[in-house]
This record gives sequence, structure tokens and C-alpha cells, in this order.
Amino acid sequence: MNAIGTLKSLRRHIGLFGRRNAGKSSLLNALTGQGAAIVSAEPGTTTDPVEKSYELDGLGPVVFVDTAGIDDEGELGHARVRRSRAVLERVDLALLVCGGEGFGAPEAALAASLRAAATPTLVLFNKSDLAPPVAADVERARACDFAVACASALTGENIDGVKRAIAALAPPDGADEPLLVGDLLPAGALAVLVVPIDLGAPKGRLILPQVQVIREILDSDAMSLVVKERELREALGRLSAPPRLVICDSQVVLKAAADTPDEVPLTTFSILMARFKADLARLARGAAAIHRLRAGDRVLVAETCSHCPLADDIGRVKIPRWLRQFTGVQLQIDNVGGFDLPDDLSPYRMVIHCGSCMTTRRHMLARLREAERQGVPMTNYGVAISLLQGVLPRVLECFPAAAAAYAAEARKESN
Ligand SMILES: Nc1nc2c(ncn2[C@@H]2O[C@H](COP(=O)(O)OP(=O)(O)OP(=O)(O)O)[C@@H](O)[C@H]2O)c(=O)[nH]1
Ligand SMILES: [Mg+2]
Repeated sequence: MNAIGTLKSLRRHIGLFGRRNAGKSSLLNALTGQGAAIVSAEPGTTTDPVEKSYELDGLGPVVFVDTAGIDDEGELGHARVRRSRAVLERVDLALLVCGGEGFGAPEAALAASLRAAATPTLVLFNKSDLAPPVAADVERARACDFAVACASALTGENIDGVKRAIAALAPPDGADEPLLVGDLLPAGALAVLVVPIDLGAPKGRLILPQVQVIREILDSDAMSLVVKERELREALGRLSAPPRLVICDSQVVLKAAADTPDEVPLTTFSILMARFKADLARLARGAAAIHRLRAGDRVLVAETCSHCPLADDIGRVKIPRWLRQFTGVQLQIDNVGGFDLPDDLSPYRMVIHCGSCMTTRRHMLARLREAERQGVPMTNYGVAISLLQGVLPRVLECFPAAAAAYAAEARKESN
């Protein structure tokens, strides 16, 4: 894979965590061979997470995320700790960096969080130029089932060993990632893609999910025909055999469903992304909560990016409008953007999340886990839109587990 052009959201994210002054930023610099992060003997030097893209031998394109020390104090310090903890939720791999103090209570607390999130972790005893790690500390790290290494960010001792240990933590690139569409299309099969070109379409290009789907179809030796919604019916009519699959933009799903014969499987780019970027069955189950919304209920609409709202913004305008039309009641809809989800989701009847094109799958799974822990149903834009348009069962037909999860929950809702 050509790493240079790899988008951030498709790179493995590796977080550096530890106490202040453990040498996290020095390690980021040593690992990447660049001075991306500020280093000083003053504890609390790193305040906000610092991200650095890098091509790691044996692992491919990654993003290192340096964080503030988890033992930071005071009001500001606690805000920084919250940020570091939010990073912990979204990274694919972690380096738990121990400095001069070794593996003590703060490291044990971090280790517990990393284990709870099932994040593959390397415990790194830094500052090996000053002293080797204490044997009991190494034992404590090993007892967590974590890999262990020693290095010096200052002298560069064993930095290559650390890189090899990080690569060994992760399955080979792609092996732990679900497919976007490749499993639905055997070699030689044809998919028709329906891409509206409206005012919201970016000038001169397609959007990322569309590009990713086309790329994966090519990787699978399958074929694609790309049309706008207006041409779909005619395009299908011209084919000598029906396509294996029609994939449309969620916003034209009603028209695409009307123009696609019932026997041809139909789904949306968002449904494919929901499977790729999160867990389709859980999001489908969460969507059934829409049937339970009553007047005055609060709904949280969450996005991971914080873009400037458009006139007909999907999260602020369209979804609220469709929700009101579908439920026939007034709801209280709150929007949040960025990496912070409110800690307490209990005021909300449900959460409708964006497609998370800007973040990692792990981040979405962590959010799903947290919402489930709090007993608040969560779905995403793509699944919600298909439900609100009345075509969710249709677009889930090619995903039996998700279809069954939704149907079972929707039955409960209506009882
Ligand atoms: N001797 C020695 N000193 C190191 C090593 N790594 C970092 N240091 C020193 O430790 C101090 C803290 O390093 P940083 O990289 O800023 O530590 P940090 O964990 O990012 O600290 P915060 O940003 O404050 O959380 C600096 O004075 C570094 O030069 C090492 O391997 N050996
Ligand atoms: Mg730092």
C-alpha cells in the first residue's frame, strides 16, 4: 500500500500514554525521527493530543498520538486527563510508557482501562540509559498480558526493537478490518452505484465512501457502473442481466428502492460504512428506538468532526426534520461535534451518530459500548435515514444478522 496518500482515518492509530515526564513525547520523536512533539524536563509539557503520521516497518501507515500525562492535577490538569482518556478509546494499539517511577498505581489504572478496551498494548520501560526496570515492575506489566520492552528515547537505545514490538502487536494490515463490499461481490460481479450530484456534492470529485467502495470493487476483480439517481432505471434496463447489487447514497434511497426490482439486492453507502466503521447489527438494533420516541424526548445527534454547518445540514436540519415527520411529535434534539461525547447519556432517549468517516472503527465501537453500558440505544445516520424513509428492512436484506437484530428489537418496540 502506498502510505503517503493514506488518509488518517484509514491508518492504525497508536496512542502513547503514561505519567507526566515519562518520556512520551521524546519517544514519539525518537520513533518518527522527527521533532514533532515538544519535550522538556517540566512535567505537563504536552497539553493537547499531538498526532504524527508515520510509515512503520512491518505495519504500514500509522498515526502516533502523544497525550498529556494521566497524573496531571488541578482543574486544567483534569481536563487534559479527560482528553488523554478520550484518545485511549479510539486508538488501535497503545504504548504504556513508564518513566523513572516504574509501573506504579497510575500505570496499573491505565493498564486496567486498556484491558477493558481490549487494546493491544506494549509496556515500554523508558529511560533505560538511567537504570534498568525493576524486576517486580516487569512482572506486573507481564501479569496484565502485555508485551514489554525497554528503551531510551534519549540515546535511541532499542528504538528499533520497540518498532518491531509494536508491529508484532498488530495483526497484518487489514486482517482485523471487516470488508466494505468485497465479500458481497465475487470476481466478475457487477454493482451499480447511485451517486447524486447535488449542491452538497464536492466540486470535481466523489466523496470518500464512494471512492472506497469503487476501490474495493476493483480490488475484488468485480465491476461497477456509476450513475446518478435519475439514470438508474434506464441503466438497469440496458443491462443484459440484473446486477449483483445496487448501492445508493442514503439521501436518494427512496427513489433507488422504487427503481430497483425487488429481486435485486439494494443497500446504501452508509450501510456499508456502518458495517466497516462500526457494528451494523448493533446500530440496526439501536435504530429501532426511533419507534419508541415520544413528544419531548431528547435525542443526541453526534458527529466526530466539527464542520461548519451547511444550510441543509444533515445532522442539524435533515435528520431532525425527518425524525419529526416520522414520529409526528416534537423532539428536543441536541447536536455535539468533535471527539467529546457527553459522559452522561442518560438524559437522552437515543443517540444518532454520524458515519464516523473521520475517525477509527475502534472509536465507534467504544462509543457503542459506552452507550450500551448506559442503556441508551445508539444508531448512525445511514441506518436512521433508511429507517426514516421506510426502507431499512430492504437495505438490510444482504446483512441477515443486522436485519434480524433490527426486526427483533422493532417487534419489542411495538409490543
Ligand atoms: N535520561 C533520559 N531522559 C529522558 C528519556 N526520555 C525522555 N527523557 C527526559 O524526560 C523529560 C520529559 O520528557 P518528555 O518527552 O517531555 O516527557 P512526557 O512524558 O512527554 O511529559 P509530559 O508531556 O509532561 O507528560 C525530558 O527532560 C526528557 O529529555 C530517556 O530515555 N532517558
Ligand atoms: Mg509530552
